[in-house]
Amino acid sequence: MNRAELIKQIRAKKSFLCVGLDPDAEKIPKHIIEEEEDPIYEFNKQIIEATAPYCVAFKPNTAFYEAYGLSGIDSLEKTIKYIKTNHPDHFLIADAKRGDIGNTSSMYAKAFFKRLNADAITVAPYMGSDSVKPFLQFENKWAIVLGLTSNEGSVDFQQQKFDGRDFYLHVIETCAKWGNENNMMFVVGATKAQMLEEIRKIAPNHFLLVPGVGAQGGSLEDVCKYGLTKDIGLLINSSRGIIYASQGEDFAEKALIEAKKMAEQMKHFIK
Ligand code: NUP
Repeated sequence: MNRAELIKQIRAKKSFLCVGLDPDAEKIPKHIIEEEEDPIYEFNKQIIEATAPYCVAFKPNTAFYEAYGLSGIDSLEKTIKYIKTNHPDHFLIADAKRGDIGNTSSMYAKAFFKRLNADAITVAPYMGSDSVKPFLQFENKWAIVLGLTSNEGSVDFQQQKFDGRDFYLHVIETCAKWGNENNMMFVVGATKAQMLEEIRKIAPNHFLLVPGVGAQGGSLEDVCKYGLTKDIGLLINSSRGIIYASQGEDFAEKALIEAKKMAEQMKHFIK
């Protein structure tokens, strides 16, 4: 999916919500675990059907599939195929945080863009340009580079001063030169909303993937206040806040309500 198509979807739905598909066997409703041959896939399908009208993107985090070995990888492949077949207008982000020497990054890119057919993959930029550039070689595919993450540990490196400025600003500024607004986005945590003001000075038009609302406590209003652009420029993710809104038989219904609530809030920010 390219930038123009993504913006078109956001405007049509009046939502820039990304639903995080982070299935955890400890939290998936018991009846699904007991009755289904592939509980992760079944859980995801019901969440996808319930929330698809209110979101423009889905983001499976690969850790939640890799944890279950081959069967988990199979559930991930089936989930992505299901979205691509039944909801082709939704943007599909593989949250895998990859990045390695160039030769290896090329294989990661192949795995996620060719084999899994994801639209985007999250990329850890610590290893530098040759680790990121292989993800930028595919038409209509995206590298979503970690800029300023939502976790506490972001103070350890990202928020340290380097040449008088926070290090994450250097990272975003430098990475932005390797790609463009059509093949690169940045991850910025919702818990760091005010820092979006500085980030927008160096990346005024890039889309930002913003996790950290809901379970991590980030504010949707603040993210919009500091991060919105004329093309929206934001994909706001919530995983646990939506998919585990209920752990009972009504989980899909409750997920729908939470996704709808977020979409309603977003509507006010779309001109
Ligand atoms: O900075 C980041 N923070 C973050 O939470 C970068 C991420 N990719 N994530 C991911 O977003 C996290 O691994 C999880 O998959 C999702 C947030 O989930 P939740 O807090 O909404 O449940």
